[in-house]
Amino acid sequence: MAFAMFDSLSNRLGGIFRGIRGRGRITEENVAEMMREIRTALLEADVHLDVARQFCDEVQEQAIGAEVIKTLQPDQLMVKIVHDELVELMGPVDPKIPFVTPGPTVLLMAGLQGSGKTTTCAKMAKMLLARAKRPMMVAADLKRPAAIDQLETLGQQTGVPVYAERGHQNAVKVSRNGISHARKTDRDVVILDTAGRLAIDEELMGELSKVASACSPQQIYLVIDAMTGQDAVNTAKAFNERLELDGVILTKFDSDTRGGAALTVKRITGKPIKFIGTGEKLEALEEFHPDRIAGRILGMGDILSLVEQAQQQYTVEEQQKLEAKMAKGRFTLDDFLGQLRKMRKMGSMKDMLKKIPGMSGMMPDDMEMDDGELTRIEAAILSMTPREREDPKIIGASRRRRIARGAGVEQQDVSSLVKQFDTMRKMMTQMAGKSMLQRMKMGTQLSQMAMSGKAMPRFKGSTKGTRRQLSKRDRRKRRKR
Ligand SMILES: Nc1nc2c(ncn2[C@@H]2O[C@H](COP(=O)(O)OP(=O)(O)OP(=O)(O)O)[C@@H](O)[C@H]2O)c(=O)[nH]1
Ligand SMILES: [Mg+2]
Repeated sequence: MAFAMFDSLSNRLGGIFRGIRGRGRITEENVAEMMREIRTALLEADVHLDVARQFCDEVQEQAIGAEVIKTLQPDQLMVKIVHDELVELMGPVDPKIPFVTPGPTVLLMAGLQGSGKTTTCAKMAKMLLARAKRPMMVAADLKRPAAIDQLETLGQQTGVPVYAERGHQNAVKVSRNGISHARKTDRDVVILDTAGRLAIDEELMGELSKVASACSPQQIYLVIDAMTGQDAVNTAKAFNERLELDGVILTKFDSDTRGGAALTVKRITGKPIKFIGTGEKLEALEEFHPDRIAGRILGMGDILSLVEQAQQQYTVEEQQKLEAKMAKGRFTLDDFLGQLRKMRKMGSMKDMLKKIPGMSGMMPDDMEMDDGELTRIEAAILSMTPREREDPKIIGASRRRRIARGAGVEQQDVSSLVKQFDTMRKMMTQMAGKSMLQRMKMGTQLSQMAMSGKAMPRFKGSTKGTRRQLSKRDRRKRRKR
């Protein structure tokens, strides 16, 4: 994504971070100085004053409390803190549309005149078509005679049917009829294009709430125009007080406005941006991902990943040692255990896996590796002797029995751990000598294998019950170990 929108904010922040580069430590003083500069940069980017102030307080608190990791420069750490706070500022957001069965799922677009509602309806319809849905648009803007024509033209362009009624001005009626027409003609999503007004007034709000209560849309989106800056945010606030908004769609993201609306709207209204319009073409609608935008604003992807690595608490040397081991196929179960423990410190397995290039898009949403699973893997590895951890191939039937008993897991769990570890090690050996691009490709393969349940450390352990059955002697032995 290349947008001019955040260019100047991005430059300003870059300058601020460069300013503290090379200073030995983060002190309260230099943080405070930096915060003044960041606040000015945000205000210049048209961020709401209260939001800018609160943002800086939070960053400052984080920075002062932050444990300075040895391998990091202060500017790197600050980039990371500001990044995380930016993500927090704009999120969390779930742009998924909660489709209902039986349909149709109803989406309502509301907003001021010219904000981009009608265009966004067509973009949304097009996006839904690509997701194998059968959308229909309803022309519920009866205030402007040309509005129906505009929607019908867009319908022809996208190949999406449009329901319209001419000769009356009853938006509730046409919306209701549109929905039953959709039901009859087997359309599973209805998008309601409503009328806009130059300013928020009682008539507009009254009409919208009537349509909303008559049609109970699954999602009510407010369409706002990024070019109107803080006015857009005020609009969102007013709409949100009258309608149960589910999210905001920010259009004209491709313009070179300063971006304040994007950074402010969530804090002020409590409702996240779910989609952004990034151009006049009908393909130009994207899901809104705060982390991508934050990364874009900071424009320092490499620093971010560096910091993330450091936060996994591997020093550069450790990292290099591991890489070398992987390359030679000498990565052991002990190393694996070390990684597992660091991963647990970092949060859920799912989040970790998502960071691997090529993985994120392929993870089913309900995939979850629970902590218990990690505990069992850990127990199994801890039950092994150093030699077994070094070279799991020597684990035969009797060793397996002993390990399983010691760990309170099934024997077959031990053998699947060993097998999967072996696959993983081979994969790592292959990865080690490769370029980043090749690694990414392999990451994709790895994830596909994982999806088909073949080769990831998926370790189906037994229940805690087994563990309780350990004999006294075994338990004593484990404690000793
Ligand atoms: N560059 C750019 N232009 C956009 C975007 N979204 C909408 N537009 C343009 O904004 C103008 C207004 O869009 P409409 O969709 O007609 O707005 P509307 O909210 O339906 O307007 P009314 O029906 O009059 O209230 C059109 O010229 C669109 O092409 C966007 O994401 N980027
Ligand atoms: Mg319109």
